Amino acid sequence: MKIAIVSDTHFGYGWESERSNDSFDNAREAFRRTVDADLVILPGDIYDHKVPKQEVLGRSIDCFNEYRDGACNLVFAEESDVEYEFTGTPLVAIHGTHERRSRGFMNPIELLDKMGYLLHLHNEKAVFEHAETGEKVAVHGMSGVPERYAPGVLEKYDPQPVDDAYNIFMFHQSVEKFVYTSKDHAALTLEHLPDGFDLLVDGHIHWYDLSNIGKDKPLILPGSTISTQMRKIEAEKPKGYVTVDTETGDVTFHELETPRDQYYEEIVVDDMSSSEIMQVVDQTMEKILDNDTVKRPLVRIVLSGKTDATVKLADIRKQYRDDVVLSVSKTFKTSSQTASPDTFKESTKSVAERGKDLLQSKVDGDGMHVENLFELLAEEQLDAAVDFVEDLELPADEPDDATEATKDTETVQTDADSADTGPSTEVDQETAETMQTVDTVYGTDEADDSEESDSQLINSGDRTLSDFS
Ligand SMILES: [Mn+2]
Repeated sequence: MKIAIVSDTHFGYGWESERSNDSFDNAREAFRRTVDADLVILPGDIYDHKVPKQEVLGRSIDCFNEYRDGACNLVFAEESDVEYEFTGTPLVAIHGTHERRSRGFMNPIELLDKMGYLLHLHNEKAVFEHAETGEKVAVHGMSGVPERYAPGVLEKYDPQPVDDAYNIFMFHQSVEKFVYTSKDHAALTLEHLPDGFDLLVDGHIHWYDLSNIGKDKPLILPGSTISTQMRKIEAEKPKGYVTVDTETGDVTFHELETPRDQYYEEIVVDDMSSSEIMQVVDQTMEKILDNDTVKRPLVRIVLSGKTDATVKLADIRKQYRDDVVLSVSKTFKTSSQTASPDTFKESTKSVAERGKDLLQSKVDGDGMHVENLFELLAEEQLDAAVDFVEDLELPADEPDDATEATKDTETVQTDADSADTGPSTEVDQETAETMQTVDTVYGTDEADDSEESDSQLINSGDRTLSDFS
């Protein structure tokens, strides 16, 4: 069987900016080229936002319609947890960190499932049989959960390979060794990943990688179809999709032709004067512009080193704004400078994230509850928010003297901090009660922050402000 993997299409990324077509253009090429696959799997972050604009939804549907030209050669095997009626090429998806919502809210992948476009999995498996050859494929899917709960949710799910089938475990989390930055906490380690699968597929990480993790653990990071960060690694690794031949076990990466070219140039400015710096910037840009491209390339220029020269980044941006999509920043130190005015612009936190931080700082509560409350308030569901607060029960071991408990703010905060390295007692209780409780909770994992858009590249305000409208 031929299985295609298309991940992190981020439909709607850069909406209402110069890049508003990019996510659709890139994904459309991937969809067109995989329409003949027996099965297509989509490991999360199909959308850039958990509540996409209707224009974004509509344009994504145009892309998904490419698959309606395909044929469905699969039937569900009796071991399957779920069944679904596919029109065209069968698509199986999980939701990612960008789509995850609180309990009681529908995410866009669930919506597509209801509309008949794809099968959404969360902690369940779809087992297929080829109608002619009888070959079996089992796709086990765990949708994205807040990083710190991932080991607990996976342990509770405990996916087991199906006999006589090609078994794929699909998830969307940071895994130790494959994280964005040193500040990202990957709660999952390679040891957590289940044994006995033919293939482990992890969305979330935006560059392709194939690793053989010990015995029986081939891990594929299919990468994204669009660049959402101006990192060096995104400039170095091409965007694409992956195909798997289940008979031979061959895994092939296919590069897309549609994505913009991307460049990451670090210029060391040690002891240079302002004009010398500008000269090197000009030379660097000339070299890039020598390559004739249809779409303006993505360029990030980082000025580093030590100099007392003054460089106006705004001038550089202005000079090249008609030629490239430019992100320019300086990390170099001058003797008088204290803080770069770029610091704020370069912050990776969205408006919504900052709002949540603010709410968290004003209420002395569990981070998870604050997340839930924030989403209810952001959706203007005030009655539900009041109900939610009223339903909050004090933990059993809460001291009777509530005044004493609230005075002890420092202790409470320390506990909350330590929850980063493992689930809190309260979460453990909820995990035990029902997995649904934990896995639909919307969390503050830093991986979310790390995927926030570069403010230099798009009108980033739009995508997060829609939460409040
Ligand atoms: Mn992503």
